[in-house]
Amino acid sequence: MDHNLKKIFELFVSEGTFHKAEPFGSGHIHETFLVKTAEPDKDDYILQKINNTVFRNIPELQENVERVTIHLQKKISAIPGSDIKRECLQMMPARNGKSWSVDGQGNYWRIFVFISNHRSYDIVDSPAKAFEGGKAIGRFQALLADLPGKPLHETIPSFHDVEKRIDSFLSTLKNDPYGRVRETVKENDFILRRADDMKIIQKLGREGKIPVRITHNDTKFNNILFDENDRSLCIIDLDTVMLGYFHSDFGDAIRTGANIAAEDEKELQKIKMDISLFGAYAEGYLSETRNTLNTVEKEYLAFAPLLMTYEQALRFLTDYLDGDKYYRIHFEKHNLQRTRAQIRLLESMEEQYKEMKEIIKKVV
Ligand code: ADP
Ligand code: GN1
Ligand code: MG
Repeated sequence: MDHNLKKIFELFVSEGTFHKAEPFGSGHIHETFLVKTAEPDKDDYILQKINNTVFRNIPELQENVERVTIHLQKKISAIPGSDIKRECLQMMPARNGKSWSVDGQGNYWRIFVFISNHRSYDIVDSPAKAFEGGKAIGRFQALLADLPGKPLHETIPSFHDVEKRIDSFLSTLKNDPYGRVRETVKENDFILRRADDMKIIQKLGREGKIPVRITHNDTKFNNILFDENDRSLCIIDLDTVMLGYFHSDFGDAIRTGANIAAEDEKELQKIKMDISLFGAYAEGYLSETRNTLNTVEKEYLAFAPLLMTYEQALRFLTDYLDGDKYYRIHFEKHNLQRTRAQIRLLESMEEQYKEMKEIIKKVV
C-alpha cells in the first residue's frame, strides 16, 4: 500500500522539513524509509512503519526503546570525545507527545535521527570489521548492565526459547496448514535430529549456571553501524532489547558476520563460516566482556553460533510451513531458500566446531 509519507512524517517533531522519502535498508521486520530534509544543514530521518504483527504491544515496545536509548545517550555522552548524534540511536517524539503515531489506516509509525555517513554490512569481508563488531556488541551489553528501573518488557514472548520453538515446529509438522511438509522432509529431519542438543543453554539457565542479563537479541551484523573508517559507531534495531542470555547476541553476530555468503544464498556451495572472522569477532567481544562472563558462559561461547544458526533455520522453516506470515519474503519459497542456506551454514560450523572451541579457549 502507498503511504503519504510526507503527511506521516509531519506527525512528528523534526528540525528540517520533508523533501523526499525512499525505502531504506534490508531489515526483515519493519517498513523503513529514509526521509531527506530540504535543508542541507539539518538531520535526515529514518521513518518506520512498525510491524505490529510481530510486536503486539506497541506502547510497551516503545517504552523499552525510549528507556534504552535515553540510558545509552546518558552513558555515551559522558565519554570524552563521543559524538552523541552518531553513536546513539535517537527517537524523536510525535506531536501527540508519545514516541509513535497512528495514521488514518491504523498503522503505527516512529522516527529516528538518521545516522549520517554510516556503513553497514550484510556480509563481512575482513577480520578487522569482525573484531570491531565484536567489541561493539560487548560494549553495548556492558553499557546496559546498569539500566535503572523495572525490568524491560518482553516485547516478543519467548523470543529465543528454542524449546518452545521446537514444540511449535512439531505442531506445525502435524497440522501441515499449507501442505508443504512433504517438500521439506530432509530439512525437517535435519532439525529434529539436533533438537535435544540445542536445549543445553536453556537447561544451564534453569540450573542457575548461566545468568539472565539484558541483551540485544537481534545482533545481525547489519544492526551494527560503522563509520567511514570502519570503526563501529552505533548499535541499532533495539526492539528486542530485553532479558536473555549473552549467547544469543554472540551467536547471532557470528551467524551473520562470519558467513562469507548471504543469509539466503541459493548456491549452497558458496556458504561457509570463515574461522578467521569467527576468531576476530570473539577477540573483539571478549576484550569487552572477559571480566563479566562466568566460567560456564565462556565454556559455551563456541556453541552459541551453532545454536543461533539452528534457531534461525528452525524459524525460517516454521515460517515457510506456516505460510510465510512472519518474515517479509521477496519471492516464492524465499523462506525455504533461507532455511537451506542456514542449514548449510550450520553444517559448516559443525565441521569447524573443534577449532572454534580451541580459539575460544585461547582468547578467554
Ligand atoms: P528491521 O527490524 O526491519 O531490521 P531496523 O530498525 O534494523 O529494522 O532498520 C532497518 C534498516 O534501516 C537498518 O538495517 C539500517 O540500514 C537502517 N536504519 C535504521 N535506523 C537507522 C538510523 N537511525 N540511522 C541510519 N540507518 C538506520
Ligand atoms: C529479523 O529485524 P531484522 O531484519 O534485523 C529478526 C531476527 C532474525 C533476522 C533474520 C524481531 O531481524 O530475529 O534473526 O530477521 N528480527 C525479529 O535475518 O524477529
Ligand atoms: Mg535490523
